[in-house]
Amino acid sequence: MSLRVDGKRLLRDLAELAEIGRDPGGGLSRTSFTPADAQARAWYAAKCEEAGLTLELDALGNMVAGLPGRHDEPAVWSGSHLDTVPHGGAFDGALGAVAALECVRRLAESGPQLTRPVRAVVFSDEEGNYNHLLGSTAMRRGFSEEELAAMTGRDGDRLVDALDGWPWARGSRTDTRVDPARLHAFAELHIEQGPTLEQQGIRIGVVTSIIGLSGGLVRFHGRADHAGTTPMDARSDALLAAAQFIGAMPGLARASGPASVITTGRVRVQPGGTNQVPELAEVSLDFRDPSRERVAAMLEAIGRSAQEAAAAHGVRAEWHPDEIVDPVPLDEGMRALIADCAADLGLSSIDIASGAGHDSQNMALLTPTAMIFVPSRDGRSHVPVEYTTDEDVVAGADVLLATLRRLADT
Ligand code: HGY
Ligand code: MN
Ligand code: MN
Repeated sequence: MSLRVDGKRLLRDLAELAEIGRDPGGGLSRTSFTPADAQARAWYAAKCEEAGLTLELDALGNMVAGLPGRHDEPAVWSGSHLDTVPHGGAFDGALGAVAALECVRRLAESGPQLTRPVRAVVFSDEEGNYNHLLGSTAMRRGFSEEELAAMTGRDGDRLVDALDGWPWARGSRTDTRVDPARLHAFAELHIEQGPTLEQQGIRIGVVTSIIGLSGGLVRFHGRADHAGTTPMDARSDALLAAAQFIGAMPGLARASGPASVITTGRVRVQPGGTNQVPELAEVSLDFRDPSRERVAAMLEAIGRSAQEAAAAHGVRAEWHPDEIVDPVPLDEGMRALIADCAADLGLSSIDIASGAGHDSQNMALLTPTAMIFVPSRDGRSHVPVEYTTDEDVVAGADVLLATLRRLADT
């Protein structure tokens, strides 16, 4: 019988973690670099210590756990993220981060020593409060001081200020790149965050590719004025320009292509009084397509649309796009291995593309990378009702364990 995870321990860990950052509405708000995120990292570090694992940190809070004494490389890595979206769910990221830890523990317990070490990873700010896939991008290409200084969160707060007080960071912020020579392969377990597996009654998704994406902020600058004494035709109302811009986004996505999506998830208005004409309206953008060319074309079209809306309302617009995160195909050999491991475990599997972004997108540019999906109830995610059954959690972790074991021993 193939090695299995300690399912009870894995489920207990996930349940414990799901209590960290729980908000009054029942969701999870473990947004990056907040006290709740720090608490989750402390919890994770304690689990590593309990298991006798060493923990490597970088200056952006990425964590890499491994067996002491196993410094030989290249190593097999697996992991995901502990941060969540605001009022999110208990499985997105958490499943892959905790399952990777469980796999490292089980391999250590079960002996014999494998050819290559296996390490468990937690990436910072995957949800992009400061920058899409911040932690794994830092591992892939690193950031300059200027880039880091320009990054702001949903409340306009600066990343560098959040990092200043952050306990789970070591080293230089501009020295976070991981040498590809350290890596043999990377595998990530994640919930599907869509309906396909559940609808088709399939247990395991073997991810073929991950969507291309980018984001950013459009800032409309108008003029604050008195709401009662300023005639309508004498206003420079930043929020009206933003409203016109936001209304144009669905048409822009349709013009881009059938698989293009654009989301304006957050608007920040200043000064924010109900009796003041808004002088600033900051609109967040998230836009995606399987084709990098279409993502790039949307980036340009968003800038044009912002200028049109600004001109129509006599205000000024600035477009601050994030860099484009490339769509990536995942490693064919590892995909076949995952399907094989699933079959060995008696689990059905299908190929499936990911419409969600993942740290694997960055890792795929460093080393052969693959992802394993498990079903999401009703296909829902980024919401408090996000759910995956205990059986599917354990089944996904068993497939991950078998995959990592094969990768570390070939
Ligand atoms: O937004 C995403 O696709 C991922 O959950 N960060
Ligand atoms: Mn995720
Ligand atoms: Mn997510």
